[in-house]
Amino acid sequence: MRDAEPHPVRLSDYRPPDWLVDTVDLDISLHPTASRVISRLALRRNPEGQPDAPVALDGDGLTLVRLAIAGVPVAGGAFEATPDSLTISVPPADRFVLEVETLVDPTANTQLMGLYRTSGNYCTQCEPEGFRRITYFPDRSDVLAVYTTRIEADREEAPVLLGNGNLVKSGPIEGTSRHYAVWHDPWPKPSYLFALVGGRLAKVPGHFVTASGRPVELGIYVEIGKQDRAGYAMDALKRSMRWDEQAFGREYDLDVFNIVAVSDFNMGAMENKGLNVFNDKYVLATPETATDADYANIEAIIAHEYFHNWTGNRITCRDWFQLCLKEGLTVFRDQEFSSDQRSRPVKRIADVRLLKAQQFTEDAGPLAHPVRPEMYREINNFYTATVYEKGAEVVRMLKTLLGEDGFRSGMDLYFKRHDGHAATIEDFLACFADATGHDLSHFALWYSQSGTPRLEATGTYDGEAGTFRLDVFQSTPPTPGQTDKKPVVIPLALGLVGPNGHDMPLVLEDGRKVDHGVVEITKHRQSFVFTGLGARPVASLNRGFSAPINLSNNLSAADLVFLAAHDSDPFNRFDAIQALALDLLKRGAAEGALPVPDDLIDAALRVLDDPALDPAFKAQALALPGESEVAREIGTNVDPDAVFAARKALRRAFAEALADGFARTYEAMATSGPYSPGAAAAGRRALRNLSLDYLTLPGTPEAIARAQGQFRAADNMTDRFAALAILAQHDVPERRAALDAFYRRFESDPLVTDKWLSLQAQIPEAATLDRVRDLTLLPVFSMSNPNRVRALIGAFATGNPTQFHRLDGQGYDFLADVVLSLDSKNPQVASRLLSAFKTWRQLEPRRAALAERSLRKVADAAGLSDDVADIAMRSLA
Ligand code: B3K
Ligand code: ZN
Repeated sequence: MRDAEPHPVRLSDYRPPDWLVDTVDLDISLHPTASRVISRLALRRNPEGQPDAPVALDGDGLTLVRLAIAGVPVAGGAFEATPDSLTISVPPADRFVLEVETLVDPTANTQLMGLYRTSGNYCTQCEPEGFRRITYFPDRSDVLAVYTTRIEADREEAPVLLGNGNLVKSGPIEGTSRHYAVWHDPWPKPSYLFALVGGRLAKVPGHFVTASGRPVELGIYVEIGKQDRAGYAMDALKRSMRWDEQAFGREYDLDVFNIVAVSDFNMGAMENKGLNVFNDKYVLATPETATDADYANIEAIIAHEYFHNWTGNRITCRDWFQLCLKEGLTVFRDQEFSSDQRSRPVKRIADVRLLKAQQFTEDAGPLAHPVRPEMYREINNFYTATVYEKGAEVVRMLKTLLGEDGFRSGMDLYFKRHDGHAATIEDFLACFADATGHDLSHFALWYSQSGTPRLEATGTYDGEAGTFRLDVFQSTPPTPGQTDKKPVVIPLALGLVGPNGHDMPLVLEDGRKVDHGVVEITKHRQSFVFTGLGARPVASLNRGFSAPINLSNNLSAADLVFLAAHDSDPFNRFDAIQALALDLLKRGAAEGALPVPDDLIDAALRVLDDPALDPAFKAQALALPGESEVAREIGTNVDPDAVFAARKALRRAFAEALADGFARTYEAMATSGPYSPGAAAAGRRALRNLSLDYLTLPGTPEAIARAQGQFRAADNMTDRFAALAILAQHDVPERRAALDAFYRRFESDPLVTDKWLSLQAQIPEAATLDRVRDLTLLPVFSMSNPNRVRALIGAFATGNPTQFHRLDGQGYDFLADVVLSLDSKNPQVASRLLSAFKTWRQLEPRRAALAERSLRKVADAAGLSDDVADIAMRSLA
């Protein structure tokens, strides 16, 4: 809790730690309200620290019981202890063992940071600064130590005791009802990777043998009775382990790898060494309870956390400014994994959709920050789309620039040079520069300059000369704290598509062929002249979304229709359709009436009818840009109702013009046999359900009956929930009946009722806000469970533009009130909700004023957490 403005922490103030810790011996005795933590730290003065510096340890709300040095209690005057720090001004020697005993109350821990309870089990979350809520420690990521953890608990209450590393011994404590387990992790690690779990859990076992023959015992621990839901996660884990060996040469390094699924968790999952802790949403799945999207998320997140073992754990971050060093890189790795397991183009399209929806939006508003920030007031607020998703894009661009082999040699050097270290972005880039001889000093700007670069491209064909001239102009709009922007390095993948639909050769004026179809843009203005072109080509730019930029060009609607049908780059086929749609939607929103969408419909028809295209691709291409994407493209003076109306009109036009195609597709895409979560079957379902959505749009009794029929007959959650979501868009009696039936069927399954809550929070009609308020009163909702809060309140604030941005300001008021009441319980979840206001400055003046008023109400409240205070302050700045 803050008394004043949270203090800024600056990258430029980084100093090496004054004291290092070689080993940590923990003895943790679990108790619901008074868990006893005894920690023995082998402290050593850092020769690189400040001479004569005191031992200064971090704490957060701790109760000190006892302090001893080399076994002898320390006298009261020799140290200073507060709940938030422990200082020994005159340490006894340059090396000594400090013993600290603290008491913590896991039941009272509603922040879910440090040691807390979830469904009666004990678990921990330490990243970034939770370890200090367990014991006093130099709680920073550049203090790496070897941990041994003894965990003791009541046998009945916590029969399973898990820690980092390998199990050393375990057994009963004779004459008591308690037992213990000792875990040892031989790999030095920062405190944020510490974890323990104790509870009544069932183990789903697995086994893996690494490439060099090391057997690894795998375990996924779930609440008792949920064992049958962990099979897919186990399979994904094994595939991840194999893939990291094949794609990056990385093997696992302990005898065991455990995953625990818990139901109260602030984020998706956590990569603690050898003991990943997961939000159960990203582990548990059966065809009856999980959708195709859930399966894909489980696969990606299991992989992501596993991949952290090398990118994050073996090589960690020197300080929290370097967060993208592990997160951007690990997102890149999980994206590559999913691309290899599924369809690469479809995965890329999905990733770019997410990037634009979340990161481009963040970059265009008051919360914009560089991939590597230079200042923070609350580090928890920097686990953002920019650090994660844009961070991954920067790694992807590096690969594009260096090529497959250059990238791999840089990665190999990184693992070799920095294994066991706490590294920086400079260290990372130096490996690629040293391995390939590339100068990456200009490229490094992607880490420090915020904002999404714009690239305006103009192509001109000269028929007589047989040349195509491409003029590009790049600029980056100002962002908070950065007004003057420099040009960045843009690897622009491109092709010139000839009239026959084939790529024409890319030969520059000086006779050089363009390498791998990628030109490097480094200046504000540049021109490229391609020669030897006997016919006018259509330029296909930024293929595969090779750079995370806002591109505009002078292609005509006819050119876009042509690219949608012929481009050899599937991403740009998708993007051509989206560009046609966005243009119509923007004009429709501005003019109050939709222009005639014939070009788009022509392009859409060709995609729908092309038998060579993957159904999953078709489903992506034919899904219109979302309201938020249109709003972001409009940029200023946004009226969410006008955007909604334009989109509704275009959806109707689509439904009408493509009715026959959708009807045929709906029949053709039916799947038979048992449900499989694989990409091929999921793609068919996606296209079939997209067709159902358009077929239902007219709202005729037959159309509603078809959706209702699918809802009732579905043998899997993907089809059942898709039908329910479609019915939910129609104010007909069948909607209530289906919602009620769904609720009755899944009432006792929180992960499924979350879907039901989200769906209702996103209905674009005036009654929704009251409905959301009513839903908060149901027993399936709870303000203390992050998944429930995100499912209902988060979905309302970020997934229902017309209702969150109600003209009476009640959507904003509601969110502000929820944030204020949640803040004292769980500041991380509260501040995440508050960031839904990040687009408020783009709104038309009436809504902007109302949003500002609600934000001010939050900002002015007394006793705010640093988390919420920081977001409120930056949103208003
Ligand atoms: N590293 C964790 C995120 C921790 C978030 C703390 N607020 C999960 C991940 O990115 O893998
Ligand atoms: Zn991560």
